[in-house]
Amino acid sequence: MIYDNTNIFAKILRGEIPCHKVYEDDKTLAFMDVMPQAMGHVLVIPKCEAVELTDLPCEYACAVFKTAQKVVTAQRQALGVNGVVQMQLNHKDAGQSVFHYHMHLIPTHVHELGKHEGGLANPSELAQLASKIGAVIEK
Ligand code: DGP
Repeated sequence: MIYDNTNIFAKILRGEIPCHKVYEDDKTLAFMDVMPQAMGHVLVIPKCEAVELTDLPCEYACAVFKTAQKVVTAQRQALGVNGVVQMQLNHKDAGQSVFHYHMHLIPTHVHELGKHEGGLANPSELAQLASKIGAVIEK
């Protein structure tokens, strides 16, 4: 699939629309999912044009996983949870709806996972969670 740079995460990366940022470095951005499947649901995206896993250059895959490790550690510390579901959808046939690679990090048990894109969260709760997780993340 050809990358379309009008997708919502490309707009977030360009600063054209806001997000509740948790962490950022030169290759990745981590921010709160606005339709969380559990409290503290974070997305990690690479700062490169990749629709899904098969498009992701290895250096960015490595950077995404490094950021994901920091996010999971911070989610555990900030939210007092152990279990974090890591999920990533490839293609609309798998349910992918935003066509910029993103890894979901969802603090829950797989049997408790909320509905995918089930509804919008309260923005002030997202802001609080972003600062709580961001405050303890390894820089
Ligand atoms: P997927 O189905 O894997 O492509 O998941 C897309 C996720 O992105 C879904 O959990 C909802 C979330 N999402 C959609 N639009 C926005 C947005 O504008 N901002 C943020 N932070 N998340 C979004």
